[in-house]
Amino acid sequence: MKKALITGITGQDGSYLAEFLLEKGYKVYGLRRRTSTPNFENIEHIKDEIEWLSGDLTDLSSLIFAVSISQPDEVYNLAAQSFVETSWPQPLFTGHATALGVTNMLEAVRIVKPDARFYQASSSEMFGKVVEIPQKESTPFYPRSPYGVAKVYGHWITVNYRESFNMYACSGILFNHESPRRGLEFVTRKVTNAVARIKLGLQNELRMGNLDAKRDWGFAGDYVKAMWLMLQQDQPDDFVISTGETHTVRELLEVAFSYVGLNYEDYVVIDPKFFRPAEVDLLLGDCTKAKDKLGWQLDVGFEDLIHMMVDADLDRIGKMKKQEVTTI
Ligand code: NAP
Ligand code: G4F
Repeated sequence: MKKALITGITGQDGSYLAEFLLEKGYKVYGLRRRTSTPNFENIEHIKDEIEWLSGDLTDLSSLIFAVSISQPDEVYNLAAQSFVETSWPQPLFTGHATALGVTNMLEAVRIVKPDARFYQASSSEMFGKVVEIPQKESTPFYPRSPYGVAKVYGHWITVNYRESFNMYACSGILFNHESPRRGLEFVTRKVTNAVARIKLGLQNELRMGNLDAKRDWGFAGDYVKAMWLMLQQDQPDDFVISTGETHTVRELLEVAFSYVGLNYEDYVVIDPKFFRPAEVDLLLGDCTKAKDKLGWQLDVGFEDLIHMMVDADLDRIGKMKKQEVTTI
């Protein structure tokens, strides 16, 4: 039985990856930091199948302990301060967790289990103010946020450990990927959650930032398969994972609102609070290398993804509303 250690397992990607690896027969170890209230929402259904380890990316000794206990064949480093907007008010924490945290994890692997295969969650946010369209593995980076800068560090330190210590270390440069488990502050989930609340009469306005920004949005369930594929090759390498389509935030609004028979223009209010100090205007990925070398392909397209998220939010909020009515 193969063993995998996942950091960031309570997040969106961690929960899909854990499901995927359990289905493949892996023993899954999950690194989880202490929180004042439980945050198992994404992982509740498989919580008892996971071996839990306590740790934080900023605490090297906890990572050494986690690798010693789990003796993993594969390490998926998904933990990060992952919300771009928060990286301006919290640049130092973002740097500690999202940049130096990668070195901590690589050090723990190098010291304790150097033959473990390592996956680093790199990001299309590294392309930032893009110098080429579409973006591929060779496109130069131009990050536009403290988060993007931290991810560039995490990317290059992964490449460096591969080249310095001959470790099997890969960096997946993933474009935006979403799901019903996406955090509520990210734009897709913010929109689908609001659409469901508006439809159910719980909200009548949605405050948004830059509607002209363009993103290459895919489904998280498809993207975790690419992470696993990267660790099954003869040689470690870096890969872009994307859909090859880009859409504006405005198109996202149109698709989500029209799905429930509403016009977004009747509800959306532009609020300068949600504009960023420096914006990433356009992301569009070219994942030809992943298709050719990994045989990776996606199953869920943009509209189906947004519809899936609206349905899930309608279902969840509808049940909560019903429960409230029943208990009153
Ligand atoms: P997410 O839902 O925000 O999950 C982040 C995870 O990291 C959570 O489990 C969080 O734990 C954990 N974490 C944060 N700081 C930590 C720390 N200091 N020590 C230990 N754990 C910590 O993010 P996601 O969307 O699943 O993304 C997974 C990874 O892929 C992240 O590294 C992200 O930056 C990267 N990425 C994401 C996308 C995307 O579109 N989703 C695209 C490219 C790259 P808590 O539950 O305790 O907060
Ligand atoms: O959903 P977002 O917050 O995601 P963003 O900044 O693209 O970052 C996500 O994808 C990255 C990969 O490229 C990951 F590395 C990162 O961890 C994260 O998962 O914002 C998307 C776009 C931005 O241009 C933003 O300005 O939506 C625009 N936007 C417009 N109004 C908004 C809003 N974003 C948010 N969160 N909230 C708004 O009201």
